[in-house]
Amino acid sequence: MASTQSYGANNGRRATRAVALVGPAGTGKTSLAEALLFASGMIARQGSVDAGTSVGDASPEARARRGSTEINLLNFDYLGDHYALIDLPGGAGFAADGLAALQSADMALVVIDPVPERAVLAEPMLRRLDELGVPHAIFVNKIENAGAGAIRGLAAELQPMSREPLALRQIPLREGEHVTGYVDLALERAYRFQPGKESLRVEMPGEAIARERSERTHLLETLADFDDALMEALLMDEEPETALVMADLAVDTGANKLVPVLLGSALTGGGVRRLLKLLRHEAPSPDAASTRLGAEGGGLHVFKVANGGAMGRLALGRVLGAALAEGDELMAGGEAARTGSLFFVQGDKTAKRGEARPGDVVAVAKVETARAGMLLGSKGSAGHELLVEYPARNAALAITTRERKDDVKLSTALHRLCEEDPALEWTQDDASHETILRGINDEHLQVVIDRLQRRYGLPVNTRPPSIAYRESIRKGASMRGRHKKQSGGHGQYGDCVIEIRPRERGEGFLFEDRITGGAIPRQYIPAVEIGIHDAMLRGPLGFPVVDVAVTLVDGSFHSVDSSELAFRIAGRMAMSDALA
Ligand SMILES: Nc1nc2c(ncn2[C@@H]2O[C@H](COP(=O)(O)OP(=O)(O)OP(=O)(O)O)[C@@H](O)[C@H]2O)c(=O)[nH]1
Ligand SMILES: [Mg+2]
Repeated sequence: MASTQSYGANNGRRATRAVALVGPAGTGKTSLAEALLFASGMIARQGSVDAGTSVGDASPEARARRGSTEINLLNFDYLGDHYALIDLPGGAGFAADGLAALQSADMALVVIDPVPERAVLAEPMLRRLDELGVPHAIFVNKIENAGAGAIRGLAAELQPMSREPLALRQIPLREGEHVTGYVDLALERAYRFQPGKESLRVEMPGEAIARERSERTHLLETLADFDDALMEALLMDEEPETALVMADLAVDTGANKLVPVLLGSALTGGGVRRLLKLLRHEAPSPDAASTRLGAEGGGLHVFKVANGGAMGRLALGRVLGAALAEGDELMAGGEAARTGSLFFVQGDKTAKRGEARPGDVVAVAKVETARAGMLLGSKGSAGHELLVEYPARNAALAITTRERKDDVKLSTALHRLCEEDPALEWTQDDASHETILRGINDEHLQVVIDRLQRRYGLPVNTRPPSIAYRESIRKGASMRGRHKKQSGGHGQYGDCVIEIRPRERGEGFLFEDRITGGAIPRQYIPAVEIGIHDAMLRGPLGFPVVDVAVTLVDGSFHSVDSSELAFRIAGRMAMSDALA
């Protein structure tokens, strides 16, 4: 490893905190990881994803796409403590890679874009963190470009997506078009960003005072819900002690009772040192994760198997409950295995270590039984399996080797790739002699093809599978389809509202008419059904749709312009949109 820092050394230090960087694609997670490494002194120069110089995204697939195609593991020290970063890919095709890792993080940073339309894409992740019970904070990145009032609206917009109250911790300070600093609402201090350095304390600008007071009051009221002493102080109109406010923030965030919202810029480093302090004070010890996963007795939470590096097959995971040393016994499903070498991982580099402390994120060689999602027991614990919910595979590709002699190599390579990527599946179709890859989306499968070529030297030909795929739905939906045309002479008007829901496999299609009061005249209803069938010939994935129930619930018509054709088109529109 490039750095001379000896992270992970023992000697009375706090346990390592593992922090997951999550959020929608392209919000700046990998850039923020880089900024954290730089601000902590782990690296001497801040690299960039765009220039291909970041510590993370070091794989050729990620470099080529200027975005993460798998998780990045990174380590740094800050004020004597050790931190492990797990940077998750945000792209839909790659997001499955980090889902298991999320479970054992002490804290997650949800990195979002300040533009509200893009910020709301964080909803699925906010919900998942709530389900998992992982404490988290929101980091509003790219703040230098945030429009006026952006942050004010943001918290309100995101609140319905979070079970816990959001607590805005900073408000932006602007000069002209740009955000150039922030006010810390707990400390009531204003700071100006200084690129690459600690922010400079400045006088609170007069125009910020009123807003600061009102946002601070809001923050204190949120905290008072969990602290009677603070509530009392507020009711008596007393200014609470800063130490009390800071202590409440740390405890409540660590216990996942509230979600702090911070702001900054990975690119310029603005707010990044403030974020480091938040991690130091508010990320809880790994004991909480150990309890959550049932690893108090000692274990390794394996979140990924990696076959791509120079070290061969490695189990990536978090050490919980007890220290782990090379040669220790790990239990999986009643079977014992001995750990091989232990490594710390920094991007695409590994550094060997004899022992890992509880809380450390490590790569372990030789544990052949390890799979993503397993908690391997150490020190006599039995270990168990943890459930990870992966997204559906919506893309398929038929592949053939360019040279016949590569066929055996291909199945070995695919076995390895599927082992490290739970979202990937492959099957051999005997009838068509095709090898079928199934993955999340086309982009995902393209990365798999790239890996086959680069890692295993296997160029393959690809084409759409000839297998007769069918598609269906997993959730119900309600949709209106309205076809309206008014271009001289006779117009066209058809309007229907349908509800769709999934049926059991093999139950086929069901159409029910629940129109009352003549919202759609009788003679047009068969046309709506024909339109629905039209849409089912080719679903959103391009395959015929099966096993769906459709109920026609409402609609409207026009005494002159309505026709069978117009209702058929309306039916098709409603069904296409509902399926999507
Ligand atoms: N202006 C600005 N751009 C940023 C900032 N942080 C990141 N970017 C840019 O945003 C783009 C995406 O950055 P990444 O760090 O790759 O984002 P990511 O969240 O890791 O993306 P995925 O891994 O694909 O989910 C790059 O072009 C970065 O240069 C920031 O603070 N300000
Ligand atoms: Mg990334």
